[in-house]
Amino acid sequence: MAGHEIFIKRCFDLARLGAGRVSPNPMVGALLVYEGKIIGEGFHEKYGHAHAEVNALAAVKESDKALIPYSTLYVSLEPCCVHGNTPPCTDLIIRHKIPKVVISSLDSSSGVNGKGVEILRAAGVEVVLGVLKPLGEELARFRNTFATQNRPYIILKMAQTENGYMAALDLKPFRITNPESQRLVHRWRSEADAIVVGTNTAFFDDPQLTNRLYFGSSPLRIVFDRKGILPPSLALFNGAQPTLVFTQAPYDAPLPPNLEIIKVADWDLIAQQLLQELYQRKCSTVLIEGGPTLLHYFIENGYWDEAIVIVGQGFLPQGLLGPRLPVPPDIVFNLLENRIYRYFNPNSLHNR
Ligand code: AOF
Ligand code: ZN
Repeated sequence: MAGHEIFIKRCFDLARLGAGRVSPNPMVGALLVYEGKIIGEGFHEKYGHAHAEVNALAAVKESDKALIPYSTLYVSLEPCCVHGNTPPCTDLIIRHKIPKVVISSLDSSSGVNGKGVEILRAAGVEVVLGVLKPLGEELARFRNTFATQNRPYIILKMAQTENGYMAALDLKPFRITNPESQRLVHRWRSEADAIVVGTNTAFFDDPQLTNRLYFGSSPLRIVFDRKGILPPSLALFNGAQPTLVFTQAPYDAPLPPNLEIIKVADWDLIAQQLLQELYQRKCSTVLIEGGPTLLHYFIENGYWDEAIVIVGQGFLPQGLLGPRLPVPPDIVFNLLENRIYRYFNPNSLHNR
C-alpha cells in the first residue's frame, strides 16, 4: 500500500472511535507525520468539542513541536474553514505553518465543500485530495447527507428467514437472528441517532429499541401509532429513553416520562414529517427497524440510503414476506450461520 493510503487508513480508524458521539458532525481522524513517523494523532471525540486536527496537534510531544512546520497532516475529511462550534481548522493549519495536507474526501457542509482546500492552497499549503476517496465518503455519508439533503441518512434494517419471511402470520414474536447478529444490531443502534418502528412491531414484538449489547448510547425511539391503539404497558413507553409517538389520535395526558407526541396532519406525508422532525433535532442518521409495511413504504417511496438484511436459519412455513429491494446487494458476509446483505441505494447522494 502506498504511503499516503496507510496514514489515511489510520485516520479512518481514529475517526470511527467517535462513532455515535459526534452526530450531526462527521467522524474525523487526523495525524501528523514527520519523516514517515507519526508524531501526533487525534479524532473528533464529541459533538461541539475539538476537531480532529486540533486533537492531533495537541497530542504532539513538547520535544517534537519544532517538527510541526516540516510535517504532513493527514485528515480523513477536508479541514473546515467556517466558524461553527469551534474555529476553522484551516486557520490552525496555516498558523502552525504545516506545509502539506493529505485529505481523503470533501466536507459537503455549507461554506466548506472545497473551500477548505482552496483556502489552504491559496496560503501556499500543498494539498493532496482524494486518497481512498470512496472509503472517506462512506465515513462522511451521514454528515454529507444531513448537510446537503436536510435530512438524516436512512438505514433500513430487517431480519428474514431463508424463505423470505419477516414474521409469522399471527405476528407472534419469532427469533430469526443469532446472538452475534443481535449484538451487531445493537452496535448499529449505538451509532444511530434515532430508531423507528411501526404500530404492529411495537404491539406484537414489544421491543425496547435500546442498545444493551454494545458500548455507547441508545437512539431516540420513534413509534408510529396513527390511531392511538398502543397500550401504555409497552416497553417503548417505559421512560428508559426519550421516545416520540407520531399519531393522529388524542393521547391521554398525563403522559409517561420521556414521551413526546408529534401530531401528524397528513398521514400520506408521514415520511417527510419524520425526516423533517429528525433534521430539526439534529439527527444525522436513522434506523428503520420494521415491520414489513413500514419498510415497504420507505422502499416504495425511495426513502432509503442503505438497507441491511439479516437472513437467519429459523424456518417459518408461512408468514409475512419481507420487502424486496430493487437492487442487488453490494456487500454480503456471514456471521456464523446468519448471512448479512448490505444494499446501497444507487439514487442516494452518497452512492451516485
Ligand atoms: C474538521 N475536523 O474533526 C470535524 C469537522 O464547528 P463545528 O464542530 O460545528 O463543525 C463545523 C464544520 O466542521 C462542519 O463543516 C463539519 O462538517 C466540520 N467537522 N471538520 O475539520 C473535524 N468534525
Ligand atoms: Zn475543523
